[in-house]
Amino acid sequence: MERTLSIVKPDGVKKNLIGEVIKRFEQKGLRIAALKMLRMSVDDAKGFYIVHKERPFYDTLTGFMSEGPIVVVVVEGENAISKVREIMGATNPKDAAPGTIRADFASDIEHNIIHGSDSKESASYEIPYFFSSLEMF
Ligand code: 3AN
Repeated sequence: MERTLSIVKPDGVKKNLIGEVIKRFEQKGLRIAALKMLRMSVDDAKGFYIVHKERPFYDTLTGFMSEGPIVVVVVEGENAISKVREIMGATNPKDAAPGTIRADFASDIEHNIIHGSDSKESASYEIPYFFSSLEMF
């Protein structure tokens, strides 16, 4: 069993896609182990994306991620990290496989609806960024 962190980003919440994203996870046999809605401050977003701090898109990314509420979920299952990445599709919706969330709904590389941890290391940083052990089931 593996756990990963996924986020319905502000554009996903605005487009009424919270249920759609969770439904796709559950339909693939993944289980929701934790869930909450919140709004990050710019500093929260900077901390979350600290690995990208040298990237040219760091400021616009952290600005966007704090512009409205998000839904954060811990998803659990066998190979949950790679399964969630598959369900999401490639970072750039132009490259995302048909039937993935980003191919179906994302408008561009930055406003791409959903986040998912990209490795066990990221998951182990990202999950406790939002959830305590008492909030995971
Ligand atoms: P992913 O979310 O697919 O793991 P990362 O980790 O490379 O992609 O990037 C994190 C986030 O940064 C992406 N979800 C996207 O919103 C944004 N991003 C990535 N690459 C670019 C880029 N070239 N231009 C603008 N934003 C980007």
